[in-house]
Amino acid sequence: MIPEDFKSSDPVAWCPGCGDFGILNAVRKALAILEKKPRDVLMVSGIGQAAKLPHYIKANCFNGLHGRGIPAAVAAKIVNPGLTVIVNTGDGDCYGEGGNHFIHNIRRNADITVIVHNNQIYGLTKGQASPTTDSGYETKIQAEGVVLEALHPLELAIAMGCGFVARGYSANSEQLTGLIVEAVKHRGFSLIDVLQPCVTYNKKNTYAWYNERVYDLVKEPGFDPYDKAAAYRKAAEWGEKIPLGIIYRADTLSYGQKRGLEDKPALIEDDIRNIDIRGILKDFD
Ligand SMILES: Cc1ncc(C[n+]2csc(CCOP(=O)(O)OP(=O)(O)O)c2C)c(N)n1
Ligand code: SF4
Repeated sequence: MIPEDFKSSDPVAWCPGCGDFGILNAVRKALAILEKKPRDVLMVSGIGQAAKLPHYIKANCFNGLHGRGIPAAVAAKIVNPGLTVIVNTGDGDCYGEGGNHFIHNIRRNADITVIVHNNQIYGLTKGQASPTTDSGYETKIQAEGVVLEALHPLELAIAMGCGFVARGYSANSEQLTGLIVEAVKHRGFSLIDVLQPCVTYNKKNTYAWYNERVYDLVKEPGFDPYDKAAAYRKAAEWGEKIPLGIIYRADTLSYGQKRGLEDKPALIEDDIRNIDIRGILKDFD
């Protein structure tokens, strides 16, 4: 397989220079490296600029309601465990509108990968603050600057015991591709928060701003992602230095393993033609 095997015919509707292009290329490259076939893959999303990504991948696609990509992905994975299920979501879609699903599905730990395009802004609706917008940043709506403290998704995920927590950067394609490959291989809920410049509405967290700050955790002597306290300290680092890479790993049992689903035939194999639903329908008489 090559990345082009995962190219759909939909025209891409992002602004020139948007960080989403880097994520799209990395997803295609990772799927090729993983030797997946389009029929093996389900790309899931909600609403937003990030949520358009599945349209541009040749694979199965489910595009649902705002903030509801994760529960749809979990359901699909449980019913059809042979699928590789990847959610593409924005910082608003995932941590704001879908925040409750994010938290409780880390607990559920179904074997899905969640890639958050974190541009620290609502892109599709033209630049309002999202949960990850830096405090003090001025937008047309938050004209006096954002008053709330920003949400820290990686700290939250580690605190919730998510077994794979990483940060990528859309401009570092090679590293991001590797992170996606590792996240898909992880059995359980895997999270990659990706720094994704929005060149149109976020004038603070630009390529230049990130370039000055990011560094690769692999080059950090002695850092062990299995050390929860060390991982938590790295996840909290934001400002002059921003770490990239796998921040936290833990051996956890996935939802399928905990429920013994892996030893049973997949629900998708059930022949629903033999199910008599007349009794159920009677309840609605
Ligand atoms: C229930 C609901 N509330 C609000 C909206 C309006 N809306 C559409 S996209 C969006 C924010 C998207 O921001 P984000 O998830 O960060 O993605 P981006 O567009 O920046 O990639 C909002 C508020 C909606 N479509 N549905
Ligand atoms: S508005 Fe921002 S996030 Fe949306 S396509 Fe343009 S640059 Fe990308």
